[in-house]
Amino acid sequence: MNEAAPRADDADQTAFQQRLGALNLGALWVGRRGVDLSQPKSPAAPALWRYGDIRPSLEEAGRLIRAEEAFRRVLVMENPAFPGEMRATQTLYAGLQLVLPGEIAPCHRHSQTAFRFVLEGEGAFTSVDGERAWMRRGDFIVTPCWSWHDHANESDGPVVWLDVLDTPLVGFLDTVFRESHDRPRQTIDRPDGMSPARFGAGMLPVGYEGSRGASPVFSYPYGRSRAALAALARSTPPDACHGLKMAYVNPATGGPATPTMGACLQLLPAGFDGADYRATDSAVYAAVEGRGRVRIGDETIEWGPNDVFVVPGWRRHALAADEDAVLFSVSERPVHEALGLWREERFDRQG
Ligand code: GTQ
Repeated sequence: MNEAAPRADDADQTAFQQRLGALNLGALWVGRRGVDLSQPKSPAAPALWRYGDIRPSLEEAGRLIRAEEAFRRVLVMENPAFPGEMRATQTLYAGLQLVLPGEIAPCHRHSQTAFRFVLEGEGAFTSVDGERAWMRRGDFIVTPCWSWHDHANESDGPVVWLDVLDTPLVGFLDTVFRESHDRPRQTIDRPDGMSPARFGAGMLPVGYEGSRGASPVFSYPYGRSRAALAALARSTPPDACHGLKMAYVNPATGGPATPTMGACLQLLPAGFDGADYRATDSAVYAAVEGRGRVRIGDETIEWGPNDVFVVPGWRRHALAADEDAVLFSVSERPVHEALGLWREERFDRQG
């Protein structure tokens, strides 16, 4: 063995790094100095958007611009740690979309997957690849990657929903494609309710082959989801961390609603005081019923109906509610799972 070379002094190190820089190289031992790589530390911040605070701005947007002009009239929820970046977490985009009576949000398609969760109004619909899904409060609607979609409001009141898209993730992968339809509204060639009837009865057409892994049931009405939660609550004790939590599934796979994003609905029974929990995926939550709170680190966020909050990935947090409360949530967990990266940690009090 040769004797170890004497260590270069600081000036030599600096000069070396400069020469490396000119070669488009970096020194790994320098970049990592002082960085704790033992576990994730998301730069995203916990955040809350109160519906009551946003609603007036949404009304103002309604007066300022028409949906057709705006293409999508959306107020985007920006994580306070990423101002101007149009993302609620590292991976997820979230926004509130308003469609006024008689308006149309014109037809297009893109490689981002979109989830919608209806917060207010009824009598609007989203058309997805030739079939309409009518919207009522609490309904969860999926617009899979590359599916044609347009929205219309045929009621006499405003309709507002939460959009959650995988836009930051798809952007990071440099896989953004987008196309406008040649007409504002696509042709409807299937009767209303066809997809839920064909795919939502615990049966599939023999030989069915899914497209791009997304659920063929693109509309999950609140009445059915809420009834499932209530039935679970009658038959099962609440989980120490999650209360009673159910995932919306793709009936063709039993897996998440789409390959990039999954959604859940959960009931926190009155008096629920959840144990601490963390998982690698980040989540956007919308409160549907009741009031409660989430403690994230040493911050406590109080939420009520239609409020939206985010929990960054791998951040220890706990949910609680004094009255029965229902939360809708979206995360990029399917991506973590597909890549073998997903982890969770529970801090149950009784171990
Ligand atoms: O409704 O298609 O919030 O394309 C952002 C991008 C909604 C939509 C958003 C979109 C849409």
